[in-house]
Amino acid sequence: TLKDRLQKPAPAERILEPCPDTPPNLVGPLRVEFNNGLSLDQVRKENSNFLQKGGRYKPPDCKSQQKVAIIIPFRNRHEHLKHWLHYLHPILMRQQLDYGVYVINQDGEGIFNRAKLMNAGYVEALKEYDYECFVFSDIDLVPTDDRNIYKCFDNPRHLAVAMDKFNFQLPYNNYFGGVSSLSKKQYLRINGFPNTYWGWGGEDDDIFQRIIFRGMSISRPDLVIGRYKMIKHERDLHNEANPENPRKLSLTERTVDKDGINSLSYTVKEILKDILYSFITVDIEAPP
Ligand code: UDH
Repeated sequence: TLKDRLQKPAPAERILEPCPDTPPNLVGPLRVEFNNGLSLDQVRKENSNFLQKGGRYKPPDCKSQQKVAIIIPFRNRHEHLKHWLHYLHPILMRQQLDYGVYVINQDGEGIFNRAKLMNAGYVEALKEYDYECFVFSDIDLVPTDDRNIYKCFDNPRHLAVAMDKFNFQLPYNNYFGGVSSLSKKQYLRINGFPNTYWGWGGEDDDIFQRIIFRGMSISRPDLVIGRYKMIKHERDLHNEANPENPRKLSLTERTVDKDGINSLSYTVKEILKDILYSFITVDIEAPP
């Protein structure tokens, strides 16, 4: 009856309480290993009841504090993607985030460009949802403590502070590689990331400098909560260390205004929606 309908709002209209500052179901340190023989289909089965197409999630019982897009620069690392999804989805759910996973796949065999792919991911994610926070993550890094929350803070955050490959220490004080988070506002304040770091190296240091030059500082978890395991791999094809890259770092202060989200140019070749992730193939005009 009409009276009934007025008294019981449909579930979609139900007003949820905000999620608590500390998610209640976190477990702390986690066991993480990569020789578990899992298939991608098993990972789909584990998670699909909780996810929406494209690797989207919202906690059912409270309103997330932040809408977070996870952006992963990618080419030819499907084995790593499987492990990443297996570990990260349950962690991100326990963290009560309203999130989506965007795998940004570089089209073709040209030279790889991690930072430019992350810029394209920022733009593509925003076409889909009103994200306010962006977590940029390498595909081969899995946190081993779920208290390392994949959200944004008052300053840009460096999350991958204690990787096994660096003996669970920061390799150097200004290190900003691996996994980081920036709010939309923080990201725009630095004009996004540089598009001009082709090949391996330097782009993470450029991003660090952009943050400092724009008057912000770096937020980090401690070395216990910020631990990571990296999936071991050989150097990829078409991502050789580029000796030009370190040299460009002395120019960041001058280039930040013209090289970034305001000069980004790429084309989308294909968008695939898996239950576990959105897979967006982009042509970023890579040199051969
Ligand atoms: N990436 C790809 N495909 C590539 C290159 C890079 O997906 O072909 C992505 C991926 O998300 C990766 C990230 O870019 O995690 C960073 O690239 P990287 O793994 O090459 O950088 P890292 O510093 O390794 O982790 C450097 C080479 C290590 C060689 C070790 C030999 N034992």
